Amino acid sequence: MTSITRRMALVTTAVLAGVLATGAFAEDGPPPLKQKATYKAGFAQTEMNNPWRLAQTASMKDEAAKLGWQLVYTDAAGSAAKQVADVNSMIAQGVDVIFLSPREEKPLIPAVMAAKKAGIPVFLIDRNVDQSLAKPGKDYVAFIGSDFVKEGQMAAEWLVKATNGKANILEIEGSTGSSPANDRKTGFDGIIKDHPDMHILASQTGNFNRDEGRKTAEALLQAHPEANVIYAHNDEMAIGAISAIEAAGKKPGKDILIVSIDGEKDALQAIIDGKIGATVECNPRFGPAAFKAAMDYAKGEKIPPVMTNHDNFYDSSNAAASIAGSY
Ligand code: GYE
Repeated sequence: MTSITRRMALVTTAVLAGVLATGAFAEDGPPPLKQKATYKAGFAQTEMNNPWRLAQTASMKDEAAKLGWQLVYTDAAGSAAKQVADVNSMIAQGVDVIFLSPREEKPLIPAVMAAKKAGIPVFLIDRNVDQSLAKPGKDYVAFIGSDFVKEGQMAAEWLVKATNGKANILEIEGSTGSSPANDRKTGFDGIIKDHPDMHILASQTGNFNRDEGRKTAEALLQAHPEANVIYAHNDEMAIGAISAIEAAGKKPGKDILIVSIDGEKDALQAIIDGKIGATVECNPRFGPAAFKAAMDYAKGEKIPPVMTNHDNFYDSSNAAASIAGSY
């Protein structure tokens, strides 16, 4: 190394150290968050149509109240377009930071980019956006949520054991284009395809809600009388499926095994009643982790781009013991 290149290397190191010490960010990283005594935060919820959503919103509101932060809360009522407008309105109101549960992977990209352009850091909680169009540590700070692929795999692994690798499956998918629907399908289907006597007869959306889940189950059961398993991407649709199975004169848990995801109270009760076989927990209580991540970010700490929640698993061995703590 010549003395000039050595001096340049030293200068580069000093500049880098300065960047780290002041918490300044790479030019193309997410906008920084100033350290303040209190903040005005936005939480853009996707819909409020099930116990999972109610628990998530309560957790966010409780944590904001506990910290004394102002929370601008919006409910997109199941519309990705409204959710984009909600985020734009938060930007106009000058929030310091945005927590976003993007309804679908692609349509929410403009909202993430608009916040970035306005200098407002975004944390994605619960659902993710299309990773080829926006990235954590670049366009938004981080994703905090469950590993949905793993949830689908856990549901499939339980089913392989419960059916000895023989099953005719109806899959009821979550909201089309949402990351949990995409990933829960990928995880589940990936395991099933290695079992030659397990067949996915049909796979259709129930939009993550009870009544649409019931209607989808009804139509699929009629079209595929040989089905003996329903895999639902969430508990609400599994509970809707119970009604459809009973209306068809069959017994849920006996004629048709059900496996699903979320771990809500009604599903644990259905496991106790022998109607649902198992459910993979998807933890909705994001408040403490989300607000802590924002405060750590303001301090200039390095934030992992993906923070994965731990999920439990419920079946007849632990549903009764777990129901008191469920939502
Ligand atoms: O499973 C479902 C909710 O995005 C992980 O969305 C969440 C899912 C959850 O409406 O019940």
